[in-house]
Amino acid sequence: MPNEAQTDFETTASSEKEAQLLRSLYADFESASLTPLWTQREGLMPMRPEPAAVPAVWRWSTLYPLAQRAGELVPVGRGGERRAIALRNPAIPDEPYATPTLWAAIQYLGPWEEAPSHRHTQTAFRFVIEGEGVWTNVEGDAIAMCRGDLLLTPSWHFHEHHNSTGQPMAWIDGLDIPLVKQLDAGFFEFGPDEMSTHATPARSRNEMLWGHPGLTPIGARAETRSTLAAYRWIHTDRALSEQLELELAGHPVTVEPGHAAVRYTDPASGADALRTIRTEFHRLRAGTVTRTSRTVGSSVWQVFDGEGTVTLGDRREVVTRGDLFAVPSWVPFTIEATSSFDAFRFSDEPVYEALGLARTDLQPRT
Ligand code: 1HN
Repeated sequence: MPNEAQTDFETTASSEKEAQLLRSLYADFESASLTPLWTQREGLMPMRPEPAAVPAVWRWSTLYPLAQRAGELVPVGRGGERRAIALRNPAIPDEPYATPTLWAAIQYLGPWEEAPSHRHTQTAFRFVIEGEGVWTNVEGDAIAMCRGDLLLTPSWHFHEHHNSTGQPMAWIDGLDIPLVKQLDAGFFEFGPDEMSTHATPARSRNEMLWGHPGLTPIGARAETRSTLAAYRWIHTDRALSEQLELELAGHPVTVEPGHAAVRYTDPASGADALRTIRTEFHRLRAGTVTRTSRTVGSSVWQVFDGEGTVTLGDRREVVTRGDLFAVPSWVPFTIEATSSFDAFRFSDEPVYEALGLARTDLQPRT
């Protein structure tokens, strides 16, 4: 579709002859598959990010019953691989993406069900909002999934899930599917049809090796990243409550007054637990209002406990346990904690940092 710059020439051309020459120049650009920058600059180089995504909210009270119905009607198995239902940003047409870089889904596994083994270059994690009884086997290491736990599936690791109880279980999956698609870096491979193990250990091998604060196993010292794949709620919860306790005792250790936060990191490198996805947990004291911030890149939050009001650009929403929301790039964002407020957050920031594109703007308190 010709834009103004392209059609303007007919009026700006100094003669009919020049107008004709310009018309034929643009026609020749078109047939040679060429586009002159001066007709496209604003779309290609906006003054600031113009994300395709809009702020979006998904309610747990909507998600869970739908996942439950899918559990009754839709089998899980080879081919489809997972009973995962993606959170689709209403402004991204035809793609099941929460943001332009992040995939988020609710996954549901019924009593005794299994989700078969495969691997892909997309990076994944699971975060558990409620329930238990599923073990995710990552490269044959069986990892229990319980409320508040973060479980990692790094790129190109074989993984499968098995529900070893008579109760259904649902959780949240986060992946970098849209990013990897845009980068044309996706590979996928099916694993064996049989589960690698039906073991249900309380502690996985990766935790036995790496799950000890400040203690690096010397036998594994040559590795640049650990194999730690389970971050347990008991540790997250204690870290946050002790930050707030220290703050009360006069130590300025929180992100801002009344706002404690932790980032899940790899114990060997200190870097983000996953290479392309940042994972964090935030706890706000009742009554805390965060400073308004905007960040390049997008994030998805899930309320773990409590209630708050989030402001996402012009949109204000009350969110409560299990609700998810997407924060697009450079949208001003604030949380007001109505009660004590716990939330899990994931974002694409490691990618922006690696590329020198990270930028955050924190507005002063008014
Ligand atoms: C996948 O492998 C999982 O392993 C979840 O649980 C969601 C979405 C698209 C492609 C692969 C999983 C997925 C996925």
